Amino acid sequence: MQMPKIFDNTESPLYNVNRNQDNRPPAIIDLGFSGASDDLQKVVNNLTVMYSEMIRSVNSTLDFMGQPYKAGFAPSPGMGSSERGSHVAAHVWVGNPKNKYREDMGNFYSAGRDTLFYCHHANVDRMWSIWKTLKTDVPKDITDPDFLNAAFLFYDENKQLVRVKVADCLDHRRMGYDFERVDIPWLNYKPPRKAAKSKIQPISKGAQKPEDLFPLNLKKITRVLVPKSAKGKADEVLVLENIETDSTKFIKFDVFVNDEDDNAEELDKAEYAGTFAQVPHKTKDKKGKSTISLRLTELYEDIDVADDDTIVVTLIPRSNGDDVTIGGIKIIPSPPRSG
Ligand SMILES: [Cu+2]
Repeated sequence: MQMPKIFDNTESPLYNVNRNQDNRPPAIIDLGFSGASDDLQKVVNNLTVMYSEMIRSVNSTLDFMGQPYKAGFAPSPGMGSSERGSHVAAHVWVGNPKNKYREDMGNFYSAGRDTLFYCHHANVDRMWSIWKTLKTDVPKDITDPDFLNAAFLFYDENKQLVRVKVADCLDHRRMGYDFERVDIPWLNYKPPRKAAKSKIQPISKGAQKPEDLFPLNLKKITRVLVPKSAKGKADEVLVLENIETDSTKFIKFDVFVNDEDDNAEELDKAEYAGTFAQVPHKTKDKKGKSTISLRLTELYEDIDVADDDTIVVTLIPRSNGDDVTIGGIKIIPSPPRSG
């Protein structure tokens, strides 16, 4: 879980001085931006983040891939879990905090100046290829012709413009390459189960109803009493609606359910429901707006949720909470898992 050493050889063209010097090898990456100082804690946090964004919090194809963006739509309709978690974390972790825009990797406009960017994004592709092989109940293919026929122009190795459709890229092996098979330590990494039944009664103190809080500016840790669609262990998703952010800032917040303590350094627990994070853009249009869904079904099993008709959702801002406003919060039955 370190930057590969090949990128840290100062004699090599792969080296880039515009990186966070504190995060050179052997520093362990902190995918959850948990701020954990203990390396072992960082490792288990990382495994939890990966398991959550690949499996546990994903109810539908679009939860993973992101919302559709079609002609006439407002820009940035919403990131999927494959984009807004570990992908963002690696960008911001590598970028140099001493530079105004955390260049190179820490900002959208400059990320491509770092050789690590290409390796990082090849790895994001690899995560997609692994996700497609997972034996979960979520369909893995998008059949919408708007998606399959969307086309992009690239220069090929002979400097000729070529048009490539999304449908041409769904199987990377057709493009002549494959990924090395390596162990996937997060694949079966479930957070430790709770020993006692999780009831809201002792933890609802200080939690408020959504109608008294939303729209919510996420300045501080906030606990919300959210009504469930059905009591107890139901197949449900948590929806955070109309999340408005300042797109020029690094934003991150985490979501927990029925959590008794707010120990920000620990993500490896059954109550962790998911993450929202974004890479800053240097852009004139400063407003980003999106909605995310987090599946709760497995979480309910892991915390052994009681037969309550309400849960307590804790929202923990990690970076620039002042620049986040969440329009609404609700729990609904898991929508059909169609592609
Ligand atoms: Cu990226």
